Amino acid sequence: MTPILDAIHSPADVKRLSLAELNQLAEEIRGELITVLARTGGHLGPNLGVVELTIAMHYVFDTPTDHFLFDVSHQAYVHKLLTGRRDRFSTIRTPGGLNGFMLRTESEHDCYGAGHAGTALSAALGMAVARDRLGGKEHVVALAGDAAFTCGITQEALNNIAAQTKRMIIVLNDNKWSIDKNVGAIATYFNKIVTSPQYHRLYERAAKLVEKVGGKSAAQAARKAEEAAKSMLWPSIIFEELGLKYYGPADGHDIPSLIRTFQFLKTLDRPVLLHVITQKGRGFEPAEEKQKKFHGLGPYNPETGETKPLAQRTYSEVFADSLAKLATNDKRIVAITAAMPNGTALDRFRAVHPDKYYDVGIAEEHAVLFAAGMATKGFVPFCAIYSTFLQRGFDPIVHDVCLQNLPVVFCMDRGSLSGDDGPTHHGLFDISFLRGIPNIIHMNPKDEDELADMLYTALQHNGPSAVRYPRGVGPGTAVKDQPVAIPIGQAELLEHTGNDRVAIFSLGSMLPMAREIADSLASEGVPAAVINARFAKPIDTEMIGQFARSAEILVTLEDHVLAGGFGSAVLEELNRQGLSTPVVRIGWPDQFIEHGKPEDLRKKYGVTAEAALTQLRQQLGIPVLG
Ligand SMILES: Cc1ncc(C[n+]2csc(CCOP(=O)(O)OP(=O)(O)O)c2C)c(N)n1
Repeated sequence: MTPILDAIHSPADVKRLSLAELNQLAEEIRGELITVLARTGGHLGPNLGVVELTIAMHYVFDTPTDHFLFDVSHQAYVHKLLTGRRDRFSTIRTPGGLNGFMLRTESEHDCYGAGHAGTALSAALGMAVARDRLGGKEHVVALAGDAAFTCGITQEALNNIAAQTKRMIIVLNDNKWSIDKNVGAIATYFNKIVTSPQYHRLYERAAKLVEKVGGKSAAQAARKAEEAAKSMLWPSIIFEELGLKYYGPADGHDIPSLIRTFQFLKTLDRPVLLHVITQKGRGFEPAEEKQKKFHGLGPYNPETGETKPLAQRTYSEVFADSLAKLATNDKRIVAITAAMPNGTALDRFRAVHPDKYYDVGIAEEHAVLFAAGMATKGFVPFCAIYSTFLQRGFDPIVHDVCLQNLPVVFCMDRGSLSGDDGPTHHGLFDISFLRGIPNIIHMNPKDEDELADMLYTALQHNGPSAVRYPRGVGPGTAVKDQPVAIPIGQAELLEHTGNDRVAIFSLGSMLPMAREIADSLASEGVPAAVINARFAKPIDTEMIGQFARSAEILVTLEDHVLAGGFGSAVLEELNRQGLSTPVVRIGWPDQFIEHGKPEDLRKKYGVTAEAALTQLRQQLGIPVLG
């Protein structure tokens, strides 16, 4: 039963509620989050932590006139529930349903989309400065988690804010957690403030000043708010030095106190930062106990929080275990993560080699440079960064790693569709952005065992390399005891007849699709070779040339955008060799792909065996069956 939530159709409905009703709304929202996400999966912990905070923000400010930016925006579900999307909330992260992040196209209340960390403060500053130039009065509020303050961009924004605007509100949502425990000096600093006995004395005094909301004139309320907020003032050297007025730390679960504080902050004519303490996973015992697991997860039991264990190791786990094994006998190996020990499975590596493991915070650009520095001293750093997040590291990959030909290995997890997360998280661009850089090699394993071989290959290679593997489980191939090094740039010929009319070059996990195409063609009397291309750079120019001369058509399969991808590399090579053999290229089109089930999206965008066969039949002059 959610009578109060049922009556919320826009933020205006929130403003009509009494304090008791606001508190009840918080409880109803918690229930809704726990029940819906049990089915759809999603970012449960972060959202349970910001229920009161989001309610208070919507009580005081007026979106869409005022602007809320949520960093990463994985914690914007409550905002979605309060801004007219309650009736569709059960569709969140499901095909055709609400996106799991803010989307400008989804609602006028989503003024800024995100999915990557560290963008909120810079974008909010841009909006505030644009408002100032246009003479607007609206408020710009950026909410960012404590881990977002480990991002370089957040710190670049902090350096710039006071010089650019007099009106902007930053809410630092401090729950001590990134996905794993937040790390680094900033996390220690926040913790120091929060655990200080002085803070506790101040907070108790402030709490006494808080009264019931409602029934007072606006002026009275504002005065009370000012008193309450000022009594919570705690001088914070870092933020004050950066020209921001610092308030807090405040209890992020105390709705009346938050309302009064925001009412006061609204009146200020200088940029402010409100430090709010929240509990990730609040109100759902399993999530309060296991913050890491409940940061973001698939479906779970809404009573117990239990999830179904996977029957086999994921690619991430095979990567981490294989690397741990290699590191046992090789002193040069170190592993680096940018705040993703869980997602990349490097927590398994950490358990075996805690002394060879580095979590640098949500700082991919720094991670790459840090790796480059270590590589100059004889180490071989394995940087495990999702394909989508490595986009952040592009310049140091070019300028520091590749230009100096340093042996850094980029282990690009989620090199494929992210599925439910959607366009901010799909890893579909890394071949394009890496292929043009001299010195780097780009490998794509067909299965778990080949992933282990590629890690070993990278270790032997005296220069930069990248290995790309998809989300989730692979075909379940056993990993042999001793990995072998693969000759750089050599493809693997898997099936051929000697008189193949078609040659299918498959990259990485597309191999089952290649076999399906070859089987269909064989049943239609067309012999086809199947090649595991393995390298997107350097490609196997010899094998490509050979088949381009002997076969009628080449096919390239890649779980990547077509523009600048593996198929493009094959076309360039044919051109270089003066060959004009037609190439059917299967991959993702030149557009952003929405969230959804990978199989559905493949069908929709023609990344299927069927789509390849349709083109092949046309070109080979085979009548379409059925
Ligand atoms: C550039 C980038 N790197 C990594 C991630 C993965 N990621 C998503 S949320 C998150 C932790 C965010 O922690 P915090 O900002 O404190 O917010 P909380 O979840 O604790 O509310 C990380 C590392 C990301 N979204 N973007």
